[in-house]
Amino acid sequence: MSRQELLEILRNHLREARFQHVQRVESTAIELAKQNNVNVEKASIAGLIHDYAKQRPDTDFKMVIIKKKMDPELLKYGNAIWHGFVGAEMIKDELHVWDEDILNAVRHHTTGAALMSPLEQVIYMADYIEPGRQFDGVDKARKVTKASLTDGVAFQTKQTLQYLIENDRLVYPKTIETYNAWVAGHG
Ligand code: DGI
Ligand code: FE
Ligand code: FE
Ligand code: FE
Repeated sequence: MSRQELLEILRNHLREARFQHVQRVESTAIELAKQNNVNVEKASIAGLIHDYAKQRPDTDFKMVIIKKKMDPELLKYGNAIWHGFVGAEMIKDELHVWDEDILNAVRHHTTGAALMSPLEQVIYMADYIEPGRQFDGVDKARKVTKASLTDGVAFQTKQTLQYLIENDRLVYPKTIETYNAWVAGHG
């Protein structure tokens, strides 16, 4: 499938603001890929499709979780967690993307993971710092990430866990694993 065909599919799947977001994530991901010796073509595709499932109804996600016998614990969470982990399954089935590095970048773009490939790190960070993002600390996040991709991952991971705790939100275990691997001191 060409980039143009993929853009048309995404335009039909996503609201305008979300469609613009994924294109900004693509640009940012390409930039980070070039700086970090990551495959630019994969960064482009992963950036564009990372939120492919974001606007699907909850019932679609629940159906896929059950049908594909995914971890039943997933059912306790919501769209924030599903659109990555379950979204990757929808991307396989509907867009026929089979590259596991790209699929893992989609799976882990919200929670991160203890082990992330350079491509996964690029998408995790591009989603966080794309030029449309506005939150306290985003300029710091951009600066840290430009200096070191892995420092950026650690920065986002700590900020996100702090935000979830401040807001009494349910923390997905993978988010804790990411924190332990990327932020917590060893020993
Ligand atoms: O889809 P986007 O809005 O572009 O960005 P995203 O997929 O990175 O989602 C970010 C949101 O997900 C942010 O509001 C924090 C939330 N999130 C991240 N980790 C967890 C989480 N929400 C819950 N409940 N639990 C988590 O572990
Ligand atoms: Fe997302
Ligand atoms: Fe994100
Ligand atoms: Fe996103």
